[in-house]
Amino acid sequence: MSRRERFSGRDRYIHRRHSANQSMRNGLLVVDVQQDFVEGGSLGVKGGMQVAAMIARHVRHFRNEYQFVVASRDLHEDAPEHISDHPDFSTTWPPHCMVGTPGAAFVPTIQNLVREKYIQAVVTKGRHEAAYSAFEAVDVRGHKLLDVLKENRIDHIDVCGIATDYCVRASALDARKNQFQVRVLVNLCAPVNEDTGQQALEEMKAAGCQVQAATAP
Ligand code: VGL
Ligand code: ZN
Repeated sequence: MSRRERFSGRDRYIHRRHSANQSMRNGLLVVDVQQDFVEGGSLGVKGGMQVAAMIARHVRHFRNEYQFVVASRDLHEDAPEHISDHPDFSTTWPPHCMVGTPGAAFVPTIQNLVREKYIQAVVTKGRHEAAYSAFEAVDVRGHKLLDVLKENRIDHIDVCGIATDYCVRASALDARKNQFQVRVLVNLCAPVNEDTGQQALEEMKAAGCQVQAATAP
C-alpha cells in the first residue's frame, strides 16, 4: 500500500501536519495582539494577555515549523462607522488602536518577536474604515496580505490572536476563501463574548477550518 493510499483524505492531511512534509509551506498569522485588546486596554478581552504570552511561546517553540510568520494590527485614525462614544460592542466600538497611542502597540511579548525577527512581516488595516480581516491589511510596502503570503509561497496557515469572534473569524474565513488550508489554534485565541466566540468557531469549522489546540509545552 502506498503512502498516499494509507493516508487518504483527512487522515493524510492530519498525518502531514505531524510530519515534516517538505512540500508544505506553513505560515502563522497572529491577529491583532495589541495593548487595547488585552486587559487594561480600551477594548480589553478577558484572557488576552495570557493568549499573548502563549502565542510568543508557541512561535519560539515551533520556529522551525513555520516558513513565514506575520502579525496583523488594527490601526485607526478616523473610522466613523466603527468607532463610537456609545458603542454597541458588536458593530461599533469604543476608540481603540488609535494612531500614535500606546493602545495601538503590540503587547510587549509580541513586539519582542518582531524585534527578534521571529515575526517577519507586519500588516496594518483599518486606518479609515472598519477592517476585521487581516486580508484587508497591507505591509510596509503597501502589499496586501494575500500577495505577501503568495510571495512566500505559503499554502497552509495557522491563525491565532484576538478577537476570536471578530478579527480572527474574518481572517480565517478569508483565508479559506483564498484557498488556504487553515488551522485555528483555539487556545491561542480570546473572544470578546464567550457565546459569539463559540459561534465563530462553528462557522470557521463549517468553512473548512481545522479548529485545534496548540501544543507547545
Ligand atoms: C477588533 C473590534 C474592533 C478585532 C477590531 O481585532 O477583533 N474587534 N476592531
Ligand atoms: Zn477596530
